[in-house]
Amino acid sequence: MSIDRIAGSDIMGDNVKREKTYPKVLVIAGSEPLGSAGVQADIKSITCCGAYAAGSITCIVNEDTTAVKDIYPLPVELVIGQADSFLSDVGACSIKIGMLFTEELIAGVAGLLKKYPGIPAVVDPVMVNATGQRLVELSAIEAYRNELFPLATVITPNAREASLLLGHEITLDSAEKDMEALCAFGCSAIVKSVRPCGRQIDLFMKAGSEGYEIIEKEMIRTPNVNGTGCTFSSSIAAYLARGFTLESAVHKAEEYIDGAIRAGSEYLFGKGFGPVCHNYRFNTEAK
Ligand code: PXL
Repeated sequence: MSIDRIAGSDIMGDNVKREKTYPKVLVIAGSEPLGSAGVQADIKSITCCGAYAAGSITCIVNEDTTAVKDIYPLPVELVIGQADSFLSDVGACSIKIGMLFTEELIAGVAGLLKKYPGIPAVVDPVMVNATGQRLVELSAIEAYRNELFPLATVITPNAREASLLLGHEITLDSAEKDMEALCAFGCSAIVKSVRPCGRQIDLFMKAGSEGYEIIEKEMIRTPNVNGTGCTFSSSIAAYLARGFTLESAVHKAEEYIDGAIRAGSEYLFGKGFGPVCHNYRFNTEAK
């Protein structure tokens, strides 16, 4: 579609030196109405971790805190067009990829990453949400493995998503083989919430390295975990955009999400799964 211009649009000259650049993260992810997950969580997380957030929406999700009710994917040309507009004009320091839902969207995003090589990409393969609902078409799982992961810097599946990707359950006993299998897709990997008997463990392995890291955290029992995966992966993207190494970005993001879950656990929010408190490092007291 061509949009008419019916008036002139001169850019005014500036009288302030413009020397600064933002550490910019382009988010490609779904939108939801609660402000807990998807693009909404990504933008909050990136902002609170000190980077600039831009975004292209992949699908519109209708959900409340108890269930996902509807998912409407947007046309691939529009999704890729939005991202291309930002990348070609402004440019990104990192890319965070969230819910893609269809094989066609995965192929489109893979094409985009090939067009703009060299930008670190954090791929959160959103497949299962906090309530256990599937957020991906089954045909898309293969496309993640074959088309997108080889172009990713790091993938951040939760334990259920890692199990879907590997075709068997991931456990601490099989962790070394499983992490190697995930990295064999051509990227680093961090698997969140591997839960052997009440412990809270994430596993991190850098592509091409020997061995993996066990990151053990205190278990926080709370229903306010909607969007934890989005928030965590966006935080990694923000720190990568700011120039931290992948290892440092992962550790800083672990610290951020731990604080956000802890702070968010004190809030009442709907009848089901609520959000983390993204802005806990800022003053949230009412006057
Ligand atoms: O948390 C997974 C997730 C990601 N993206 C969108 C969502 C959800 C969870 O419901 O709605 C848009």
